[in-house]
Amino acid sequence: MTLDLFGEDDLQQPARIERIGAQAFVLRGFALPWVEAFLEAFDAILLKSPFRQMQTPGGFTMSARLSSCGALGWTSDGYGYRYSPLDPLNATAWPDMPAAFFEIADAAASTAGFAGFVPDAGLINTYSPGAKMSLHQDKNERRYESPIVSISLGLPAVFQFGGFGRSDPTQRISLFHGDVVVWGGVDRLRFHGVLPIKPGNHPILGEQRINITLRKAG
Ligand SMILES: O=C(O)CCC(=O)C(=O)O
Repeated sequence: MTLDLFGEDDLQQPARIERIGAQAFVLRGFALPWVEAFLEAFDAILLKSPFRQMQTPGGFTMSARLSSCGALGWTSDGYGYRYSPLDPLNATAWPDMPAAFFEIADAAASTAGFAGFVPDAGLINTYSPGAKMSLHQDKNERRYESPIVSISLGLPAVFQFGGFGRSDPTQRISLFHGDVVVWGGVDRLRFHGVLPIKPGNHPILGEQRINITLRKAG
């Protein structure tokens, strides 16, 4: 005998919203409907502006590899962190921001209480197992009124969400394929980072985690 425990509707995992700060939220599975569009968009973006490892002003090499799209791209070298309208690899404009990035930015930010968010910078980070992102604040943007919308794809990660000082205690939040973190308002300048990614093989993205971070930089 088989027990019919789940009806068709029960198999659909409901989107869950977790509050991690007064104006900071994890939207579980929120990005899943856009994944196919993201994967298509990556091909065109990475053809023009491939992933690259950047140097920090302190002389370290970042373990995550980065690319960007949109009017402004984030870059780092011995001279500092900054946004630039040109990709330093080829001295041309960054690839256009795909429609799917604008759509999810608006939808996720509105869900978190930040209506009308229109990003002009889309950073794409790829992490191989072992790669990490040290605790930092996103503060190269001209103003801090807009939130950050950060999308996780592929291998899971442990996201650190801290306070306003580097050594403040951090929350450790497991992020999975399709999760979106949004923080803004009073939480906009919180330190955050990613612990080293554990080895694994994601059914869609293989041995990597990809993070898309959407920001209003200019
Ligand atoms: O990969 C992540 O989840 C965070 C990325 C990040 O902090 C950044 O790009 O500034």
